[in-house]
Amino acid sequence: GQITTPQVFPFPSALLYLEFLTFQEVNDPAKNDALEKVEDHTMQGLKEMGAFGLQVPADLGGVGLTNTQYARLVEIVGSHDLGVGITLGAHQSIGFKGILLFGNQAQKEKYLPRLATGEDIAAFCLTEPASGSDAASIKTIAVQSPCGTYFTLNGGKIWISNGGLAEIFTVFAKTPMKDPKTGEMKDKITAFVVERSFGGVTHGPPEKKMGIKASNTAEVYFDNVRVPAECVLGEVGGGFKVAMNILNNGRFGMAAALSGTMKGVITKAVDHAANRTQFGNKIHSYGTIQEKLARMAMLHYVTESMAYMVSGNMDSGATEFQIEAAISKIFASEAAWTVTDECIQVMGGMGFMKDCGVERVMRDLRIFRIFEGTNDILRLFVALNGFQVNNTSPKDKVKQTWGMLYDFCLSETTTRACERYLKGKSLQPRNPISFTDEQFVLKRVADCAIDIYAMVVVLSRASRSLSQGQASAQHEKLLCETWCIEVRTKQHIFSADCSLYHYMYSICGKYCESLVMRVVSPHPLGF
Ligand code: MYA
Repeated sequence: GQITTPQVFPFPSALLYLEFLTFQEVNDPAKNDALEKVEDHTMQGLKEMGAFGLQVPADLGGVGLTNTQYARLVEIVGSHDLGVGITLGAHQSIGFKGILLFGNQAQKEKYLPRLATGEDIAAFCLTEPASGSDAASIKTIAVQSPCGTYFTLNGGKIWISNGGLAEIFTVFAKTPMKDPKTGEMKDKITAFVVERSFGGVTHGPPEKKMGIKASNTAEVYFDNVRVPAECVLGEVGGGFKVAMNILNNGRFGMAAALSGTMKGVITKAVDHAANRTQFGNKIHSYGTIQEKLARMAMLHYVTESMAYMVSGNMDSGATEFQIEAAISKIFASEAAWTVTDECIQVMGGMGFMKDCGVERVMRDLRIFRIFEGTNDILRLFVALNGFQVNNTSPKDKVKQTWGMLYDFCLSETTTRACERYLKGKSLQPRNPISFTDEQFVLKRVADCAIDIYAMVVVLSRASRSLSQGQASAQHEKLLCETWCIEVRTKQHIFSADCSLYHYMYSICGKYCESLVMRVVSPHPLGF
């Protein structure tokens, strides 16, 4: 609820214009989707242009891009083909990000050059059959040899993007170790770099999926894999934090990719609305279409602003960006879904036809609300993380926030929303709360935080355009104002605090219990 204004004003301006020619000239997303793989010549073209090592330092064979530059390229990928985006993203956004962030010099020198050129593909292995959102509950185990020189790795991972293509895996496993405080043996998670060439690493067939079909997803099994001790990433027992930081670090990439996706489908919807005549007029002159297109543009503007605000903050050295990164992933994946659904609605029957290409985008998009942390879990994370740093009393925070926001001439709506968010924080029932407690309240507190961040990023961006006198400034001001009005109508904290909503929530709980017990209402026809 407290905005660190230098982090968000002025809006970062290091946007550079780059084009990924391969996408227009070489890649065919519909064909990739039908073949359920990225065509070989596209993969080759991407490797040659350095697309597999965008953030690897130049001296290790990569392109050495900043997060903002990376976001710009990822945006272009997202506007063309999300299946290709996941192949590239699973490789560098999470697959080898651990080596970049936590690897020692020897690990970086050994692995990054071949990963940067795409000679070796990487994958991130966390999820298991019984461990999805609850990442700490993994069962894959790595036992250190008595001599300490290697670990024996056993277990299985599921839904691994690039699992069938990868040579290098970042694997998370439990390692039994002595608790230095109690002397008792305890399982703690450790991160490892595992090479397929170690032996004992196999994978299942490519999964049949609803979307992002061009990307490879497979089970990966580790059977008595002998992993040298030099392959530990970070510290033995420190793997959970490694996993969380890799995920935190990659999430803004989704917002960037999905900004591109939204831009593409909005263009299709606008083209259609500008050319389609019904009842004697172009359909863009009708209110229902205008409202849809305006809302689509607003959602796109917010997502784009979030992606580049987070990447800009990361580039300027921020280390505590996990809440913003999670918000950007939640917002982008939901906004892109709405925008694409509305694009199909604007296009009517034409939008539903395969040839128009939007149904593929819709299928591709569905997973973005699920993977890299489901939006439900990330909402709880946003709320709980907000509580954790709450060391000022809510009353003082409201005072500070009001004063600060007025100083920076933010809208009254944003200030009120911050106030409501802080009030939400004071609803915190007890300390500490876990992911399984009070989810009804936490979800609404998170929604409030998401709205605040969304308002702040667009206020920052529109303010920059106005102060620079850009041609688009008035248009951006309108988008920003409409967005803030829209947010004002939401009642997240009211519903978190209101007894009627709590009553409704308790009914949901009871109803769900009946469903689980298979108690159902009889059919209206009496059977
Ligand atoms: S990969 C699989 C993704 N899986 C997940 O995201 C798992 C989600 N679950 C979790 O994140 C955790 O289990 C949660 C914590 C958060 C639920 N940053 O007791 P705790 C610290 C820093 O709360 P738990 C995929 O989908 C915390 O402060 N620290 O933990 C591939 C505490 O520290 P301390 C964090 O209740 C998709 C400790 O950890 C964080 O067990 C393919 C324990 O915390 C955090 N976030 O559960 C994508 N969280 O002990 C492809 C917790 O010191 C990429 N902690 O107090 C596509 C890219 C786009 C395209 C690109 C094109 C080029």
